[in-house]
Amino acid sequence: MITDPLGSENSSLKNLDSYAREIGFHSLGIARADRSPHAEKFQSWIDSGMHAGMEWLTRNTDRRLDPRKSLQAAKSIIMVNLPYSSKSDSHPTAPKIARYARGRDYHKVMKPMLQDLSNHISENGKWKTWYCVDASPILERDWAEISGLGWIGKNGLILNKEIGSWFFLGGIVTDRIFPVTQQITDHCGSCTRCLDACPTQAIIKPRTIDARKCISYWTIEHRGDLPADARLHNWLFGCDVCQEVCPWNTRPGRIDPPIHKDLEPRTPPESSEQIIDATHEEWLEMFAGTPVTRTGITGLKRNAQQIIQERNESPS
Ligand code: B12
Ligand code: SF4
Ligand code: SF4
Repeated sequence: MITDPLGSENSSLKNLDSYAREIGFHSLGIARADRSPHAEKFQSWIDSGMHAGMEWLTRNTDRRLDPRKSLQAAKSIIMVNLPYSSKSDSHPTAPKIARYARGRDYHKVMKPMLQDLSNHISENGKWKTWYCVDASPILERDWAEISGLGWIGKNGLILNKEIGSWFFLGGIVTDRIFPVTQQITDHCGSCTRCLDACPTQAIIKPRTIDARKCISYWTIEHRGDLPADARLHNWLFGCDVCQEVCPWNTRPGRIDPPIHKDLEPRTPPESSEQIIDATHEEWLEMFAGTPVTRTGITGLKRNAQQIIQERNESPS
């Protein structure tokens, strides 16, 4: 992983790498701060409307496409990943919740960890740092790819040869110079399992997801009524199909890394009816502190209602 033969620089990198692991991250990669390598792809994705109702993605474009606009004189981008549980829910007919959302909200879990790593990097304020997890205007997957954390799979997710894709990304932009780590090559080969399995054909071509068709978008981000042609295929919140079918997540030699204790999955709901009937207190009991609260109780009931409607349309 560590590639620059830079003597003392390299020892500070080794130190950073082991500190990140001590905090609980799985791995760390470093890229030179620059304009995002896929900036043009992002812009054409927005221009063709594939961001659906996520208007927030059209804001702060300068910063999103160039992290040096978020931290002046930025030199390095440090990317880390934090695994979540890959276990599938035991109840096959219950409405499904994406694996990432079954434990405590990862933003809450990762922010203190990133703050800790930032303090380590800044050496008591000697260097500037700016950290991000998900919500900030930065293309996290671009930097995860360049820094060698994994490659961008045809399902759009960062894949790591050892642990697959069941992890979150976080990053720290800094004006401190670290030697960069090596980018790894694409290992999707001729596989097309994710494109073939997506229930709504949302992966319109390798590495391009049309959010207007994506169950994850509908169930998490879409506000108001669902479009008449939306089908949730029993997903109550998020969707994992394009990861479930990926051989890098299913192969026998894959390592299931240890999970941060706060990310341990909670007991999932048993039925969509349980969601429809839930009082505000029951909803909080089931989901408070998890990413599922993003939809609010009304959004989740909307999703549950849609699942019931689809079941009634084609009873099995
Ligand atoms: C908006 C968003 C969504 C939207 C839009 C999806 C999307 N593909 O962008 C919705 C709500 C649908 C979504 C869903 C999910 N998301 Co999301 N999402 C984001 C967010 C906030 C921004 C992503 C973005 O900028 N998209 C813009 C478009 C243009 O990206 P894109 O289509 O993938 O194209 C990029 C690359 O693929 C590349 N590219 C395009 N074409 C080509 C061609 C080649 C040859 C190459 C090499 C590259 C390349 O260039 C583009 C620009 O970077 C990021 C966090 C962040 N700040 O980065 C999390 C993030 C990407 N999401 C994440 C997760 C976990 C998910 C879900 C798995 C959740 C779930 N289980 O429901 C699904 C997966 C859906 C999927 N297959 O992508 C994780 C991914 C972790 C990982 N291992 O990769 C992130 C990084 C959040 C985090 N911090 O952990 N997400
Ligand atoms: S998250 Fe689901 S709907 Fe979205 S691209 Fe992946 S398989 Fe398709
Ligand atoms: S399912 Fe196949 S094509 Fe899709 S991301 Fe995994 S390896 Fe790549």
